[in-house]
Amino acid sequence: MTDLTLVIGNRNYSSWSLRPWILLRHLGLPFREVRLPLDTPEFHREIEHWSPTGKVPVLIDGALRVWESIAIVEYVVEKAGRGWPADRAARAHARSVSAEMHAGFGALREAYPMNIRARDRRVPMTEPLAAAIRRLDALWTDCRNHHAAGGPWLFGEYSAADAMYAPVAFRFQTYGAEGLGALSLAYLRTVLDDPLLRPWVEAAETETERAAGDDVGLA
Ligand SMILES: N[C@@H](CCC(=O)N[C@@H](CS)C(=O)NCC(=O)O)C(=O)O
Repeated sequence: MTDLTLVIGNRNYSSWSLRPWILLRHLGLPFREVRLPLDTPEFHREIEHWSPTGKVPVLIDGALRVWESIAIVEYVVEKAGRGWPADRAARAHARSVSAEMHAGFGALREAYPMNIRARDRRVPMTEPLAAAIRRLDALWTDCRNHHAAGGPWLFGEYSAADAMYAPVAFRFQTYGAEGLGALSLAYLRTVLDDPLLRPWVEAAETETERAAGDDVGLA
């Protein structure tokens, strides 16, 4: 039995839901899932019982509710007693890049909505999108340059930072990975091949809901 419940949106589209979900899997913390398909009457009817913001993800732990993906990430790392790099400087760096994803990369998130099932989509390259991809490439390359010896993840071993960037891998899978250098491309492969992500991807592939606003870049 577990006290933890993670309320998520559609697996195909809800990138914010994916972040704490994959971290919980990597930390080995058991949890129950409640899935509320976005933009449906069911979502709007149910979400107010779970979330004070009307958004997913939300984590329920007994009487406690934790919302905002970055706060959930911090909470589950505390609960598991691991999930950030052990070294203080690396930990500060991992927190910085995680906060940067939570607060930033708007141009990338807007132009490349997560759509796990979709392949070979193309959207126009704009300067804000190109700048976001350059920043992402520099960030991933820097992490991998410094932590290659410790393992294949951003900070060597899997950390919360990898969870925060997991949805970006699906965005590049869908819209193309133009602009990424060799280290970033290798990291992208690591994320996409993560066996703990498979159940999420398989479930996303069987979902039938379509969010027209997120279904962009059709040929
Ligand atoms: N800043 C929030 C973003 C959460 C968010 O925007 N979630 C979307 C789904 S990915 C949502 O719940 N949308 C429903 C709505 O706005 O009605 C977080 O980090 O958790």
